[in-house]
Amino acid sequence: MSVLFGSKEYFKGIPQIKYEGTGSDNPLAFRWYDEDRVVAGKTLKEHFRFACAYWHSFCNDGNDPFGPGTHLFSWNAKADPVDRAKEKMDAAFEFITKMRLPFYCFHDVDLVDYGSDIRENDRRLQALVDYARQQQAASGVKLLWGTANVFSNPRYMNGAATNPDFLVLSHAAAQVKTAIDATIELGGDGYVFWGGREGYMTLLNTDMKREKAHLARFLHMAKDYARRNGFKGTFLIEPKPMEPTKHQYDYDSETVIGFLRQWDLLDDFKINIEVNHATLAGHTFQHELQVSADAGVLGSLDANRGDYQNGWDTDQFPNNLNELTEAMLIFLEAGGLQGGGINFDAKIRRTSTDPQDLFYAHIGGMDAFARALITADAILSSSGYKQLRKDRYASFDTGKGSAFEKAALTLEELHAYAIESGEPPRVSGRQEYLENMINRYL
Ligand code: XUL
Ligand code: CO
Repeated sequence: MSVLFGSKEYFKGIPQIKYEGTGSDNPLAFRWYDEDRVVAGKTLKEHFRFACAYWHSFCNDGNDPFGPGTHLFSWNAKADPVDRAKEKMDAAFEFITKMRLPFYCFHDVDLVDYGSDIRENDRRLQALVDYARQQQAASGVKLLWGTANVFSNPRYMNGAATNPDFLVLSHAAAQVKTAIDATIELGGDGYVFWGGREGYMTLLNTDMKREKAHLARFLHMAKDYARRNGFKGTFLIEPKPMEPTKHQYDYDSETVIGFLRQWDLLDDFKINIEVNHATLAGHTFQHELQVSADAGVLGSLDANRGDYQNGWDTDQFPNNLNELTEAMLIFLEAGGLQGGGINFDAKIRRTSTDPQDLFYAHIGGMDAFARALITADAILSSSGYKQLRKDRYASFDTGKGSAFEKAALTLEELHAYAIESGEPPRVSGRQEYLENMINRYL
């Protein structure tokens, strides 16, 4: 991977980040993420396909509901939106390349500011797509997925594809079409739909049945358009239960799978699981991974974490090794992701104002995933973990249990079997033993 910058260097004095191993005390080095290390038959780079989220790293200036931004972006100086966006892209590719991230992800409006004229917006995005194509070719960095932001503009306050006003839905469709074009042109592996405002604030004014049908029709139209225009990648739905809506239709993986099945979209769509969205839905990250893996739709991941003391989407960088190791057990057993990668949908804190902070954040996240995957692989290959879980179900492997699984028993036969066999023995689930095993291998 070569390092390409525009005329300016934005992250001055920060070299390309290298793997130095656990003996290193250099905070600007990887201690676990050795991209060429082979674990379970693939390099770490191939397993993870890490991506940088354009919006958090280059657009979000640290503002919160109580005050304006604290991050000073030296790439935001130019008055013309396209010129300004090109400088931002220079900074982005400098960062992504220095960080050794093989992929990036964007919303249309992350690349360049949009106004209210659709034709002008399309022209602006095309200018940035042309520029991104050159940056990608020179750096070797690829597009993991693209998407359209159809939730920030005030016109989407009542939803985009589920808006009660058909004209608003059409505006969303216009944006999605251009974002799909951009994704195809830049060779994106995926196209994401996160339905930020596809839900309701109150059922008093909402025809939920009609809105969900509109969402399905919209997704079919977008999919058919993309396929007609040569998109071979994966469409991804990113579940989230709420925020900004009170209730979001794509609540969690199980709900999305039901929706995709109902509307005949399972052949083209998979799931993009975000950690903090899982916890907002009252689930663990592991739960969401397992549900998607079991249904064959484990597409891609948005890596981050929430905060145990509050209930919103804080999008912090991942650092919880126990949680990640449990997640990597599921990830490895599922054979990894289907076409996706691991996108850091995470932001540095409002108070993290040094240029290095963005590097520390990504280094920490990549190292945490690497350490978790290495640990999970050791557990899978040299502990009794898999056998222990298998043994719990041994009573279904033979005899009457096996006949039950094969649908060869009636309810009367189970009644007779229970009487003849007597009270079942107590069998420990050994939860504490298993939890200790993770710590033993870490
Ligand atoms: C919002 C969120 C989005 C999606 C893409 O919570 O996660 O950034 O990942 O629209
Ligand atoms: Co996300």
